[in-house]
Amino acid sequence: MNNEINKEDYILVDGFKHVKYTQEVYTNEELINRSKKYYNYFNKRRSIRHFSDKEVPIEVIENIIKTASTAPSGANKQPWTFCVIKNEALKKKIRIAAEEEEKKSYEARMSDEWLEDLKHLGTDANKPFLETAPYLIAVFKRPFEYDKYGNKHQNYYVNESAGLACGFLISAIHNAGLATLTHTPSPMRFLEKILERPDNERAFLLLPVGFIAKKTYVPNIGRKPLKEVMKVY
Ligand code: IYR
Repeated sequence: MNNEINKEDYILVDGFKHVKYTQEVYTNEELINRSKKYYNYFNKRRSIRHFSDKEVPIEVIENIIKTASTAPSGANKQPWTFCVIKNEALKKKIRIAAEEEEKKSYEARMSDEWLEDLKHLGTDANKPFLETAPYLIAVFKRPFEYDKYGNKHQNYYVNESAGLACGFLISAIHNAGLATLTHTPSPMRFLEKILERPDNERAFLLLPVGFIAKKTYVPNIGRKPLKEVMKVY
């Protein structure tokens, strides 16, 4: 995981190489413009439940996963795996298993308050988007790693790290011009079985990825105002 470097471009800290890092310095005006533009674009992002089946080049998926994998992580352990499902039969299998769990959740596991809180989103146990979208990305967190002798080594801040990587993933998807949904059928262990993941991986998030459907509607909801989410001290 280390990069090749020239002798001049590093210092030694406790015997470890630290490489030179530079970043462009913008004027205040540029900072304001760049941050505003970024906000305006990302404020357009919505969770989407209606996908087109239009194909998307796998290279786009590779790029967004490379972006997700740039997220910070505890001790740089990068405790995540992104499984990309494009096979129709597998997508169907995942849809069936997800809907089975969702049905139990909607019918018995979720509280009345929870169901009430979801009413305005118009969700139910049917998840056709799991088959329509050209790709599903199943994100797995890795609580520990095995070394070559089969010994276990823990990872750190695994939920935070996987959550950050998913945030990066979602922004990369939006930035590419595609859409997604943070889908969390619960429990999600069926994904580990269907995808035959190793026993150091736990299903974390399932995201359909693709173009939005021709006619897409989203709930009429907005963001909290800045004064509610930002406190300056
Ligand atoms: N997982 C279910 C229910 C659900 C739960 C929350 I919290 C949401 O914000 C949306 C849906 C489903 O996907 O339908």
